[in-house]
Amino acid sequence: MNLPKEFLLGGATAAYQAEGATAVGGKGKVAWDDYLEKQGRFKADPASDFYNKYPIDLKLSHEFGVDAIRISIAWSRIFPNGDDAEANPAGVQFYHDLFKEARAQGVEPYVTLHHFDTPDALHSQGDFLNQHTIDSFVKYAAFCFEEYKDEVSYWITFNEIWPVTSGQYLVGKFPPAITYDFSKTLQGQHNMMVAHAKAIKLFKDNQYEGEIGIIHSLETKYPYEGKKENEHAAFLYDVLANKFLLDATYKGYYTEEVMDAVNEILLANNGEIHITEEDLAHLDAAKDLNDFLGINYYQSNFVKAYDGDNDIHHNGTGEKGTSVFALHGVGEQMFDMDIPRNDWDWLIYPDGLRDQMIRVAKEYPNYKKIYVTENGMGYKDDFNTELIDDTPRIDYIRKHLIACKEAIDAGVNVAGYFVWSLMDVFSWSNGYNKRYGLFYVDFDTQERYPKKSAYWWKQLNENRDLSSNDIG
Ligand code: BGP
Repeated sequence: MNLPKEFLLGGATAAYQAEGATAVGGKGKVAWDDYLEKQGRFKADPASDFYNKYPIDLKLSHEFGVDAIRISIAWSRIFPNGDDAEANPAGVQFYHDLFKEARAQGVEPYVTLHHFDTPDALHSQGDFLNQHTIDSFVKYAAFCFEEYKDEVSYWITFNEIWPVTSGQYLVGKFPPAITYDFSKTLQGQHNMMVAHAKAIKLFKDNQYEGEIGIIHSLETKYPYEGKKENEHAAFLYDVLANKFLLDATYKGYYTEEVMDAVNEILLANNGEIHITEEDLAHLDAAKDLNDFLGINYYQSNFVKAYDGDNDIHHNGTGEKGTSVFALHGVGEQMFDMDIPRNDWDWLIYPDGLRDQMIRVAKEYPNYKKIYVTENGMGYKDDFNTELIDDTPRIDYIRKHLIACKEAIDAGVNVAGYFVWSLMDVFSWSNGYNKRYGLFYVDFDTQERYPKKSAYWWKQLNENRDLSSNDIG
């Protein structure tokens, strides 16, 4: 099986996970700074020192057939307090330099405005639960569209709204570490979608050249053991994590079916949500303006009906078999199927990616194009200076690319794939032993080493052949 020639092959990064330099060049604080320090397990400095090493990473991208790079702008480098009257010149310049270097290396930048890193000054006031953050985000977006209009052709408003709000308010693995608050989780999702809608409308109203979209993390939800009694649980969980956001993105309102499910979940958990007519008008005005949808996909879930107490254990150590994820009145994730999983209990299920893309195309026919904006394998790589053999990662990437090809063959417009991650980066709740990169980063020396997957990727970009994990 071969990938189409024009299918884009890119690598993904995110500011806070790659840059380091968290207090350099006038950068404002993000909530993660204090949160991680308090936790004391690991910190995001120097991460992969991308702040200084980006010319090397872009050169490697060029040499190894990575034609595009996802980069996020750290909002607090531009506006240290999120809503400052003046932008911070050092932060603004840093991204000019970075985008110019990407262009010089022939690597197309796909730029995300928000990747989990709201400035602390706004985050501490309720993040997107506070309307002021929505307004500040739109101002920050407007600034970036104008400032970088000659350097950036592909924009993404948000990276993964569901993981943000569930991480913050349900699982509690992201600051402010609140657990089992369904009201905040759903309200946060809705409010971020309003912010997305306003930003995308502004981009189109000002007739900027280029394309703009949003990234959702879409894990496919299947009923456990294919059983009828678990179908409703899978549906509820799908609404909570996927369909609520997809409706907001492409329908501009929430269908009755989705609101019934949301209300069922909220009723079971004593929660509430406020959606105004004005909000819906913003969603409606933006529903046909998305040039593309980014799908981040790592795993699918098999869901069983669950009425017990909310119970989540996040496996952030890579100790296989320790994950628990059970939501009262929604469902419980099951792990005892005959499906391989990585050390963090993420099920390796490429069919779920294909099914998800086909589902989006079917249920949201006004979608224009899909990129897989993240996919990759968390793995504890063994370092050596000869060749780091990460064949399980190659196998993972190859099988998910086959899923892309199957979706294309089924008629879905899938335009490209970004591997997470370009080089090894810091992982929010797992630190540094969960590596994803095509390039190994020795975090002590900041040296980069191409892994076997990097050589395989280069070969793939040349011959487009998905038939084997071997390098020739
Ligand atoms: C996505 C995020 C990325 C990245 C990735 C891997 O949710 O967009 O920033 O972290 O997941 O997740 P993790 O680092 O938890 O393994």
